[in-house]
Amino acid sequence: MKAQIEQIKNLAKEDILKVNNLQALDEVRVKYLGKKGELTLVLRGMGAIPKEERPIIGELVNKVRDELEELISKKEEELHEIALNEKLENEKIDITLPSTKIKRGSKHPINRIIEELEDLFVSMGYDVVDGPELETDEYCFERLNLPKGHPARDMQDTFYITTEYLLRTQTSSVQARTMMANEEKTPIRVVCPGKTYRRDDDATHSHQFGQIEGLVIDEGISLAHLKGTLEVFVKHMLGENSKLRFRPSYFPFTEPSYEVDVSCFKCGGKGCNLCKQTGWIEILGSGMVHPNVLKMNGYDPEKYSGFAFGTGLDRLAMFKYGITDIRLLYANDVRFLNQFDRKDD
Ligand code: 2U9
Repeated sequence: MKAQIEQIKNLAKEDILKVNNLQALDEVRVKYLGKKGELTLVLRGMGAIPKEERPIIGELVNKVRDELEELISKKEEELHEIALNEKLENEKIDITLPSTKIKRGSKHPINRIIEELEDLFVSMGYDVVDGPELETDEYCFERLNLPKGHPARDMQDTFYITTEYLLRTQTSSVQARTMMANEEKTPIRVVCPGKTYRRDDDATHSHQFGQIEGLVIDEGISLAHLKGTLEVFVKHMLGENSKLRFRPSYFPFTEPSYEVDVSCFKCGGKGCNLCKQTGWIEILGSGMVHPNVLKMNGYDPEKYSGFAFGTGLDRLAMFKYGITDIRLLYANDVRFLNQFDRKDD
């Protein structure tokens, strides 16, 4: 029996040394030490040996079992170490490699203009208000002193969806909504940037374009407030040395109305191709809010007065960034757009 136990021990040691993975090691453990293992079966044969030898054999079997279990757990540690080193080798990252450049989007020039203007007017106490692009005739025209049949409604200029619904031609509808929503009829100071739509399409007009309009209504608002505000606007956007020129004009929703020109920022007013040799560039429309518009939207023209202005964001962006074709703003060409990368953000 002792020789048998010795042989089992030697065979088991050979098997343990040979395994190269945890699965095979477990099979060796079961083969020799499991319930039906070769060493365990020796104990089953104890009945066949003389009584006085049984304690000796039992002790020998336990000693061999402990030895094999010790060998198996050492081998297990070795295999775990090897597996870990392989994992570390396979998964290691060379942190000295240059990182892959993550392409980021860039802020669209029109959005840059909007943010710059929003910051400016919010700093002057204005609110920024948005409104629906699919508008009603009521808010886009009627409440702006443009009754049905008024020539300025000019059907071929407007995208009508139905006789009542259209794509807004200007963000003025948002100001009219703001006036109507203000039930206490308290003072208003808002700017309304957003997309507007007109049936135009050439190098300087796009069927979709960006606009920002402003509206101030309070007691005692005068032309001086309008001129002062627009001076801040133009100098902030096109340079502190800019000069403004107010030319009498006509809009149905303002009276008096003025087109505002800025001294040409390219030639300083001497005359060039940009300002068509005039030294001036038209930049804004403005005026004092027409009394009819105040009245139609719930404000008493005897008590309140106001001014309003509007400009195309595309033109501002083209002037500011030297863009020659308005269609570049809507072509979504990444080669154009990523020139406005967030370097300065
Ligand atoms: C209300 C009352 C008055 C908004 C105004 C202009 C002058 C103007 C154009 C400039 C270029 C639109 O993008 S553009 O084609 N706008 O010239 N807009 S005054 O006047 C308002 C608006 C709302 C209730």
